[in-house]
This record gives sequence, C-alpha cells and structure tokens, in this order.
Amino acid sequence: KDAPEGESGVATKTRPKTQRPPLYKVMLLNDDYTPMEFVVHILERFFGMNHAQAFEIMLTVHKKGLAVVGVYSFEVAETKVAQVMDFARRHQHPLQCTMERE
Ligand code: TYC
Repeated sequence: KDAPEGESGVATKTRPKTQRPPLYKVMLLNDDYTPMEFVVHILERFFGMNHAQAFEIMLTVHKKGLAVVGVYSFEVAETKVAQVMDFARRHQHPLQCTMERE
C-alpha cells in the first residue's frame, strides 16, 4: 500500500504561501481652518498617541499637507476614519481623514 501524501518517507520542506490580510494607511489631511489643538486632541484620543507624538504628527500634516497616522486592518481603519470624520463634523471643523491600501 502506498504511503499517504506527505508521508512518503522523503523529507520535504514546504513553504505554504501564508495569506496576510491587506493593511490600510489612515491619513490626516491639512486644511487652513481646523485648530492645531483640535488635531492634537484627535491624535491622542483616536490614535493612542502621547501629547508630544501627537503634536509632532500634527505639525507634519500642517507642513507637508498630509501624514500617515496609523496602519490597520480594513475594519479598524474604516472605524478610525469614521470616528475622526464624525468628531470633526460635530465640532464643525473641515478636517479630512482618509484611508488607502498599503
Ligand atoms: N493648518 C491648520 C492650522 O494652521 C492646522 C492643521 C493641522 C489642520 C493638521 C489640519 O490635519 C491638520 N490651524
């Protein structure tokens, strides 16, 4: 009787292609009206940054026009974008947050 597949007695090494889920960059966009302190607060509240990190990233967005503020699975990224957009809208600031596949 033949040995079942994978038990032929011949040493083999298989490297199955492991499928990792795609990741999404969440980005904050600059504008002329949203107060700097509000953006810092967003970064602390929704992206778990400390004040110094949040201030630095806010300044990067302010100077460069946009910055990646985090990289997440699709569902988490979608939630972050929705939370930021909702919070900004409720405070009547034009802040924009988007996501893009890495
Ligand atoms: N440019 C804004 C200002 O001068 C500050 C700002 C920073 C706005 C980052 C949006 O994503 C942003 N008040």
